[in-house]
Amino acid sequence: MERVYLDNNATTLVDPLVKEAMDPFFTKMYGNPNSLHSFGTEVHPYMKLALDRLYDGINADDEDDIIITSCASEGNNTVIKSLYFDSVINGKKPQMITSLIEHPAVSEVYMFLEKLGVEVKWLPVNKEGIIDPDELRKAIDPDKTALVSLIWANNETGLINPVKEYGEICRENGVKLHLDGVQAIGKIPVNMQEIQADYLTFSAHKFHGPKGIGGLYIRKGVSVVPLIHGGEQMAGLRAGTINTAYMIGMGYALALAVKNLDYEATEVRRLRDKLEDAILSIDDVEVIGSRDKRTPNTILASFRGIEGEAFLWDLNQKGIAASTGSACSSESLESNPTFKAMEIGADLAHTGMRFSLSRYTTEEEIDYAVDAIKSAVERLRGISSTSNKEYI
Ligand code: C6P
Repeated sequence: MERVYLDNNATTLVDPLVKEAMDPFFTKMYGNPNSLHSFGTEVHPYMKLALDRLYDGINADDEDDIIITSCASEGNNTVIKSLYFDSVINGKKPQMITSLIEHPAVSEVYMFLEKLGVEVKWLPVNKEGIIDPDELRKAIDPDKTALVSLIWANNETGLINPVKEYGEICRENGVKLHLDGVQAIGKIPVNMQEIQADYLTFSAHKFHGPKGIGGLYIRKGVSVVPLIHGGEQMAGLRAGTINTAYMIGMGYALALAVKNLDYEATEVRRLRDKLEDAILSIDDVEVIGSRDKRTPNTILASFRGIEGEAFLWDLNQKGIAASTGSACSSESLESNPTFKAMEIGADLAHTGMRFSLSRYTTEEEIDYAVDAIKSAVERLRGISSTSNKEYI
């Protein structure tokens, strides 16, 4: 076996059907959709189909809005900074709430706003790695809180947060809720008519669509101040010529992902559990979060006594792609934010290793990965004991 890709929370391969569907929009129907001639207008029905598929994929109401963005980071920045701009315009001093286990596309935005004087409350996680709704209830000040931003499914652990309850709490208090849905969409059902969130962000490359395209759902009656001002695209809410090929690809990718949700819940989960059982059979290994509370494709395992970079290197030598956490902060290989928030590893030398599968992962690949992981652990622990390094 040459290579096994187990880093699907970082990005996924583009479904060949999606690639095929995008092709004509690069070289044949390449007009600017805002142009009035036929090169521009002939693309409209395909864009409408893509948008319809996005609405269906998250069960949005026809009167809700979906803005096409370049990625989920843009969507998250748009929502959070929008509420900040709003408060500046209205002369208010906002308070905002987020959690300690957000992706940098949310946490870094809030850290930046703190420098601008915004009061940010950082919710902890409980022992199970979940953001407890009671913590949210306690943190909200209906007179001051402008926005709550929380992650739906955690990118590191796969743990699914109780977003329905967050929605109810925010609604009761008249506070806006923004969910980062990046790791939920395409892995578990997402139904925006059941969840009382005002904003939801997503990125196509997490569900077998192309990189560089995402979406921002905005509930009817709620608005945003644009992050990017300019032309009148997206009803003036996000300027810039739309990447038609990628938008069409994203719509199709979401439709296919939704079609495959049962497969995710059964077959992807079966393979994930097989890998997890094998990992847990190794001494001094722990997996974060109970299986039923996680997205079906994700494992975050803590390997005691193994150095993360060496582990990744060893796996990579064997052709296995995994990660120690978010791809975008992997260069620093800093201790994993989830581990920090859960206070794991304070007394032990732990490495968090994330393995994330997709509907393209095969049984053969899992069997190969199991052998490679076991031999890497054996080798690395051997090295640390011969060099007399205590790992406790
Ligand atoms: N997380 C990971 O390895 P972009 O890059 O903008 O398309 O998506 C950002 C993003 C936002 N929220 C969550 C929950 C995410 O998981 C990500 C992307 C990848 O965990 C790549 S850094």
